[in-house]
Formats: sequence, C-alpha cells, structure tokens
Amino acid sequence: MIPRNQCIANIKAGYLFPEIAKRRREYQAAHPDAKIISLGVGNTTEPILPHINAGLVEGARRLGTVDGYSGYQDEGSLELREKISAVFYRGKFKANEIFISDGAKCDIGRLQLLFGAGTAVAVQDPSYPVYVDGSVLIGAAGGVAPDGSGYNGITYLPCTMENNFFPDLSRIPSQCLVYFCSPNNPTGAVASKEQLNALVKTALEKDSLIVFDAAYSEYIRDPSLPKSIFEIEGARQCAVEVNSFSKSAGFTGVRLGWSVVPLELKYATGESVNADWSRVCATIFNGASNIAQAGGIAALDSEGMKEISSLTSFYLGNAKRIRDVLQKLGIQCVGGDNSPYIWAHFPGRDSWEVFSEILDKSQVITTPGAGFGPAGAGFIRFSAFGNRDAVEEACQRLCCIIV
Ligand code: PGU
Repeated sequence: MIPRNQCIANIKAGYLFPEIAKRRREYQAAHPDAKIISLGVGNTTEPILPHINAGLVEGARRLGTVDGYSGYQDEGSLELREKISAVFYRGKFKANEIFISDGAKCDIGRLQLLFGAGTAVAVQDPSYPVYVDGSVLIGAAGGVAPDGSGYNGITYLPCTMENNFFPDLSRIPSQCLVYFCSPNNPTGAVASKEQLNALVKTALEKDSLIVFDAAYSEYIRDPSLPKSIFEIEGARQCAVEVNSFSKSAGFTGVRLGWSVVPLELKYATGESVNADWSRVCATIFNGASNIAQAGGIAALDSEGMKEISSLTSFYLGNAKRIRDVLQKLGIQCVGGDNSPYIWAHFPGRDSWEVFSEILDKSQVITTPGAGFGPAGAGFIRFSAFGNRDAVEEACQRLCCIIV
C-alpha cells in the first residue's frame, strides 16, 4: 500500500471536541440515568430567527423556479459580498477582496495552502485548536515535543492571567504566519485598539502575516473594542480576516462564512496573496450553498441584524449566569462579557481531571483548557451556547459542587 502522510502521523490523539464527545458517551453508558448538560463545544442551540429563516426558505424556493435557479457560484453571490463589505467594513473592501466560504474553520484550513510546509507559525496560547492542528497537517509544524511544550515548529505566545491574556509580541519570529483570535476562543479576552495597533505594527516590522479570526465579533458589546483587524491602520498590508455566520446567525449547521484578503497584501517576493487565494478557492472549493447565501443576505439587512443582536444577547445572558455562579464559588474567571466563553482558573490542577470531576459531580460537560495548548493547563472553558433551561439547570448543579 502507499505510505501514510507523515504530517498526519505527527498529529497527536484525536481532535479535541470529538474526544470530549467520546468521554460524554462513555460517561452516559456508565450512568444511563444521568441527564448530561453540555457547556462544552461551542455549538449553537437556538432556532434561527424568523426573518433570517425566511431568507433561507426563500433561497430554497427560488431554486425550484426557472428564473430563480442558480448553480455554481464560485466566488459567492455579489450581493452578499457587497453587503458584507457595507455592514462589517464600511464599504472599504471591493467585492473581489471578499470570498464567501462554508465557514471560518474551512477557510482557516484552506488558507494554510497559501504558505505551505516551510512556514513559521505563531499562535496565542491557548488557542482554537485548528490553527495548530492545521499547521501540523500541512507540515508547517512537526511532532509533539516530549516536554509537553507543544508541537515543534510552533511559536506559542502565552496568554495568561499575568499578561491579561494578551501575548508578548516581541516573541513573534520574522516572516511568520500569526494566528490571532479576538474575541478569543477560549479565553474570552477581547483585544483593545491599542493592542491590535501593536500587533499590526509588529507584523509589519517582522514581515509577518496575521490571520485574524473574528468569528465572535458580533458578541462585542463594548463600543471601544475593535470588531475587525481592518479597523487598524496598516492591516491591509499584513492581514487577512476570517469570519462566519455560525455564532451570530446560528448557522453552525447551515455553513456560511467569509474571508477578506486585501488587494494590497503581497508575499515577500511581491506576488498578490489575493490572486493566489482566488486560485486556491477556485481549485479546491466550489462555493458555499446558494441557500445559505440567501440566508446570509437576509441576515445582513436591518431586520436580520436586529435578530443577530438579539441571538447574541441571549447567549451573552447565558454567559452572565455561568460567570456569576463561578464567581460565587470563588473561582477566578474571565470572558463572558463580550464573548460566549468563560475561562475559569483551577490553579495547579490538571484540567482533564477537573473536567472529569465536574462531569462526575454535576453531569455538566465543559472543555479542559489543556486541549487548547500548553498555557491552557489549569483552566476550564465554559461555553454559553445552550437552551436557557439547560444552562440554568447546569448553573444550579454547579452551585452545589466544590471542585
Ligand atoms: N473560529 C473560531 C475561533 C471558533 O471558535 C470556531 C468554532 C470556528 C472558527 C468555526 O467557525 P465555522 O464558521 O462554524 O467553521 N469553535 C467551536 C466549535 C468547535 C470546532 O471544532 O469548530 C468551539 O467550541 O471552539
């Protein structure tokens, strides 16, 4: 048989969330009567709101008509791209700088193809696992270091209580791909304008490229906090941004997102990153579902934006309830105010052990911090995605336990 891709061999164990799902199944099998509640994976639970849903239904209906039928739309609907530019970037991007995708995760994976195996990669630590795992899969990182410091070839930028969850930028190597997520998954921290100014300045000085993941931008309530890297001067020369309708419109299962790749962005050798991205998308991606795009267009008109605001406020209401309980229990935590994640500190504890103890005592699923990188040790992530009754029940149960 043909040999295995060594990059896949380098990846340790399973992807984080299926691993948690496996532990949940095992616990359920051992405790058949347990009513498990998940505050684990960040998966939306609430129905899609009526105006946006009507957009999806209308999109499906049109496909059944002679005039409304559409087939492949590689670059995505022009109307949707123009709306994204108008709503999120004050019209500052042309339609050919916005690429419609089937979600931010998929684009994060595909973007790696632009840079390939030789690229230096830096991540906030902890971080959304796809940045690191994707880098290992493409060969930009090697195997796991035996001392528990993570994957060889990845520069981990610790984000801790001590630095207020914003990393020391001087550690970013030159000519590096820097993944940066704000509002952050998993810490819930949101970078300020000054912090993002410093990030862009560093990237420009070090000839590095930022992949800015803004998947939770619609959770920002503090108007002083930037929702996009492109609010920062100089970002067009050093950043791409990915975003998604998953967590704002409840499209986790519908699948719709976008990436912004400015025309000004150039490789060290002067070629256009935008042109290459267009080539990659045309070659291995056939565009997002036309039905999903019709839903996205509805989501971005004034009625749809009101629904996005109300849905994200609902999840932020859950976040507040969870955070209040943790604080009452004397557990130090951050996040949950401009983000749907709460990052709780269990100093000196193994986070998989804390995960199991919480599950055992309260039948609540969480996510162990260690799954997000070495600096996640001693932390637990609580997700605010859940029906209100389930979240309130989880809070009551958590109130009664001491971990
Ligand atoms: N970016 C970030 C920072 C995320 O946290 C997630 C989902 C995505 C992108 C995915 O966006 P899509 O547009 O839906 O592709 N994170 C969730 C779900 C787990 C997963 O593997 O994606 C989480 O629990 O972290």
